[in-house]
Amino acid sequence: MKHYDAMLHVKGQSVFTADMREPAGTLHAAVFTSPFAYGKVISLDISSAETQPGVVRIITAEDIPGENQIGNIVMDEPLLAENTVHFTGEPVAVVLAETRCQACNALNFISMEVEELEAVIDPREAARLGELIVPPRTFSCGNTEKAIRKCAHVIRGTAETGGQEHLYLETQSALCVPGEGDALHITSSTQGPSFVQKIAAGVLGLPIHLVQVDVVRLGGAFGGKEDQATPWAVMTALGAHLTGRPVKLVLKRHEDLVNTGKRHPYSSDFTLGLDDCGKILVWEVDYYQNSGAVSDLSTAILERSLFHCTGSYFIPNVRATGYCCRTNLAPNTAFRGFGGPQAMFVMEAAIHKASVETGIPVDHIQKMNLMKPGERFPYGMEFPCDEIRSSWNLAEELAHTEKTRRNIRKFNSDSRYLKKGISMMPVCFGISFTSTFLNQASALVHVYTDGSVSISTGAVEMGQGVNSRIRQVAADVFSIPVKRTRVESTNTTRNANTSPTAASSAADMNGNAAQIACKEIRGRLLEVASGILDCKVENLHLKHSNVWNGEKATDLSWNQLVMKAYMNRTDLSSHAHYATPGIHFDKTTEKGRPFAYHVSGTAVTEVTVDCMLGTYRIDRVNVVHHGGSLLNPLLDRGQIEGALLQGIGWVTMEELAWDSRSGRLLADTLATYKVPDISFTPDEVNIHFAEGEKLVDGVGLNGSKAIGEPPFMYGIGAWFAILNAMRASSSEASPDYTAPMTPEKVLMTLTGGNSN
Ligand code: LUZ
Ligand code: MOS
Repeated sequence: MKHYDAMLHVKGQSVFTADMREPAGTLHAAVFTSPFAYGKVISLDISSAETQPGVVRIITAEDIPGENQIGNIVMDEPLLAENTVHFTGEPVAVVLAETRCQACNALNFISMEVEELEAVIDPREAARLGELIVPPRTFSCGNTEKAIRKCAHVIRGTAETGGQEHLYLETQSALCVPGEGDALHITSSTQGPSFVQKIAAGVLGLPIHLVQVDVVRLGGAFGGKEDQATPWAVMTALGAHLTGRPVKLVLKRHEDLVNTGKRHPYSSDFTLGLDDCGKILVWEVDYYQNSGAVSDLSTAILERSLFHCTGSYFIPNVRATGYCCRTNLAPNTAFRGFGGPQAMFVMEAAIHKASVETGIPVDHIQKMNLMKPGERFPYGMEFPCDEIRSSWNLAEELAHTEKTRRNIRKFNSDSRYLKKGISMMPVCFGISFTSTFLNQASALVHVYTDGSVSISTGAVEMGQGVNSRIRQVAADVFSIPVKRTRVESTNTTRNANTSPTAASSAADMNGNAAQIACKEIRGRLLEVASGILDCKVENLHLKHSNVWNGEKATDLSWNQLVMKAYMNRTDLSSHAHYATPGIHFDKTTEKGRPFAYHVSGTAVTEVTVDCMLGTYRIDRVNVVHHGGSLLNPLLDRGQIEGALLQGIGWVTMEELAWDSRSGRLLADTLATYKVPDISFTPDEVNIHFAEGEKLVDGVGLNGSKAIGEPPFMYGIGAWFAILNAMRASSSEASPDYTAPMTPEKVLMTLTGGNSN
C-alpha cells in the first residue's frame, strides 16, 4: 500500500495552492506588518505606496465591510491592526498589485508612526502584570496538601521548554476568485477550511454560503495551518471582494517565519512528592504558557497540557494550574502534540530531579509509577489497558537495556571525551479534540455509472496520507481495487461545518464517515443484486469486484451491478456523518471521558556526546508503539519516523530566540534556525508495532489507532539521554531542565560557562 501522492510528488505534478493556474487579471498581495512589538499607532501613511507602479489598491482596517475579527475561541484578534500593534509582524495593510514584485516593492513606501510601549516577551513577567488571556485553570484530584506531609521526598524545581517553528515546506498561501454576485471561491493552504470560510464571511459581512473554500493538499502543516492559515486566506477574500479581481497571496519564507506563531514556550514550576521507595504520591505543577499577543488556540493548548500533566504515570494527588500569558510575540499556536509535549517534559524533568536527589535510578522511578489498567487520570477517565507498561517492558527487551547500560558504563569509563547516554521515554496521548463538539466529520460518496468511486470528506491531505487511508477503507467496503477510488479536494460546499484536520483524529473520523456512506450505498446495491439474481440479500456480498452468493462468485460484476442499479433509478450517492461515540467532558468539574482512547508506547534513546565540542549524535532509538491493528504500516512508520525526529529537533537544536527588548525574532532565517537534517537522523531507528487494546467498533479506524501526534513525544527522550551522557562526564553537570539542549548549552554546562 503506497502513499498515492508519492508518484505525483516525485514527478513534480502535485498541485499546491501557489501552483494553481492564476485566472487572467489576478492581483498579487503583499502584507505590510508592524515593525514594532507593541505600541499605539499615531499615523499610517499609504499615499506614496499607492502611487507605486502596478499598485491597484491598499487595504487597511477601515476598508473591512464586516467585523475586523478573526478570533476563533476568544474574540481578541483583528485581521488588520487598528489603533494598537501587539507584535512584530502583525498585519496592518494589504497591498494589491499587478505582480508580486510590484506589491512587495510598494511595502517599502508605507510608513507608520507608533508611540512605542514596553513590550513583554516573558510569560512570567506577563503573569505578574496580570496579562492573562483567560483566568487560570486548574485540574486536580486527591488532596495534595495532605498527601505532601506523608512524602519521604519532596522535590521542587522549574522546567522550561522553547518554542518551535513548524517549517512546513509550503509557506502560507491562498488564492481567491470572485464569482457571481458576492460569491467567492478561496483556495487555501489550511487545515481548517470551515474556519477559513466562517471567518472570511464574518470579515466581509456575508452569509457563510457565499464563501466556498477548497483545499487540494498542503505541503506540510504540523498544526501551523490549523488557525494561522486563516488571516492570509481572508486577506485574499477581502481583496477579491473589494476589487472584483482574483487575489493571490503566498508568503515568502522569511515573512512566514516572522509573521506566524510557533509552538508555545512554557516555563513551569513543579513539586513532586514521593515515598521512600520512589512511588509518586503528589504532583503539583504551574504552567506559564507564552501565548503571544492574541489567544489563537492557546486556551485549548493549555487545556491539553492539563490533560497530560501526569504524562504516562499514575499519581493519586494532583493539582495542575495553567496560565495563558499574553506577551508581545506573534500568537503561538497549534503544533503536533498541542501542549502535551510541554507538559510531559516537565513531568520527566521532575522525575529526573527526584532521581538526582534520592539516588533512585530514574528508570526505576519511571517504571514503578507507570499507569496500570483501571487507574484513573486526574480528569477522571479510566485507563483501560496495559499498553504503557507492556510497551516499556518490550522496549527494555528489544533494546537490551540492561546489557546496553553495562556497555555504556564500560565505554564511558574507557573514553575521556566521548560519553554515551541512554533514556527511557514512555508516552501516553489522548485521542480526540478536547473540545468535544469538534469530534465530528462527514463524507460524501458517489459511485459513477462506470463503477469508479469519488469520495469527499472534511479531511485535509497534508502529506500524512489521510487520503490513502480513506481510499483503502472505501475500496474495502466495495471490494474493488484502490485505484478505482478517488479522494476529491476538501471543499466546504461538499462537506460543511467540518473540524480542522488536527488532533490526530482526521483519519479516524473522516474514515469512519466515508465507511458509513460506502456501506449505505453497498446496501442499496446488494438489494438490487438480490432482485437481479433472485436470491436472498443476506447471502450476497461483494468480493474481488464481483457479487458473491455465499462462497460462490455470481455472474454479476461490480461494473454490471452499478450500471443495472443506475438503470433501476437507484441512488448511487450517499452522505454520512460521524460523531466519536462515548466522549464527554464537564468543564465545571474538569472531569469526564474526553478521549475516545489513548495511544501509548515507549522509546529508548541512546546518544554519544563529544564533551570537548558539545556536539552529539543520536546513535539509536528503539520504539515500541501500540498502534492497534494497523491499517497502513508504511504510512504509520513514516509518521513515527517524522514525528520522532521532529520531537528530537525540538529538545536539541531548534532554538528560537527573540530580542528581549524589541520582541523581534532573531532566528528568522534557516541559517540561524537549525532543524534536524538527514545527517543528524539517528543511525538506527527500530520501530516495533505491538498489538494491545482492542477498540470497540466505530472507534479508531477499522481497529487502527491515530498516529499523527503521539510519536512526537518519543523525541523528548533525546534530551534526557544527552543529559545522562553529560553526567557521565561530570556528575556536577547541572541539570537546569531547560530545552532545547543545544550543542552550545552542552558545552557551556560542561565547562561551567554561561550559555548566554
Ligand atoms: N486542536 C484542537 C488540536 O482544536 N483541539 C485539540 O484538542 C487538539 N489536539 C491536538 C491537536 N490539535
Ligand atoms: Mo494539530 S497540533 O493541528 O493536530
